[in-house]
Amino acid sequence: MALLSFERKYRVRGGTLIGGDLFDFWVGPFYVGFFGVTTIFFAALGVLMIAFGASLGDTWNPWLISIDPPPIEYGLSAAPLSEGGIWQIVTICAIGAFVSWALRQVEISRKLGMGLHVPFAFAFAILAYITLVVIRPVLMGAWGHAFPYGIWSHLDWVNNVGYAYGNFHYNPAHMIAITFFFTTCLALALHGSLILSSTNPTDDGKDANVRTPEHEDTFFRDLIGYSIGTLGIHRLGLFLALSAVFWSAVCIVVSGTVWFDAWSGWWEWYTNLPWWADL
Ligand code: UQ1
Repeated sequence: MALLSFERKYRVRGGTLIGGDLFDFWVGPFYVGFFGVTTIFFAALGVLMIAFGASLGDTWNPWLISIDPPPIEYGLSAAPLSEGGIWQIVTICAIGAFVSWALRQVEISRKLGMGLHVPFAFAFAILAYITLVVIRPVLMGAWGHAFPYGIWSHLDWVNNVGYAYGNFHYNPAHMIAITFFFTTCLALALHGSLILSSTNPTDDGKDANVRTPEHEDTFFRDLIGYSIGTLGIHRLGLFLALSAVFWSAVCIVVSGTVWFDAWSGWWEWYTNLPWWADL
């Protein structure tokens, strides 16, 4: 179906979660919806607050602007604007905008009669952010444990938090997360190259046909004796990517809440196994 006739058929009212028909329309190519309005509201307010915070700071260098969370001494209370209160408002706006965006994805999926896989996947990214700026700081008792909103300053934060636990590469959940990130890259490289290789046939001429899924299956059966299949590779890819995000959230939320020392020490259970503990 051509794009224009498809849009005439599917760009129709319905599927909204809230507000009925009120915001059920498009602006140019963009679906608006109730959550489009709330996304714009939170995003605009958040950006304005970042600009306000920058105006109170001592630089307009975009690399160095930093909106910092309150000092640890404020605990979990609301801080004055200039001492972390702006960071708190920006955080509320960010969560509001991200959740609105996810719910807009849900409404668009419902309109099209599609599964909710995209908002489900995006929810993992939101969960990772909320783990860093809400769940872990609340568990540790102070907003000051969250990361600052700045290009340079958030890198310093990652660096310092990493070294606060010795060498973060010994964190077992970090190891699992990295393994999933790398395997995600492997899967996408295999998949992208396989798709391009079968859509670019080597028999030239204007009637040259693209290769079929059977060709793709056969390539991997010839190579390693197994093909996961054309749908399966996408299930695998989604699982790998979401697992990477999930274990990243685990590796940071356990640091400072259930484990407080150098992560290398966690591995002592291994050297203490009874069959070689006394060697
Ligand atoms: C695969 O088996 C497959 O099915 C035909 C794909 O779909 C097009 C792929 O993209 C890839 C990469 C594979 C191979 C993957 C594994 C895990 C055997």
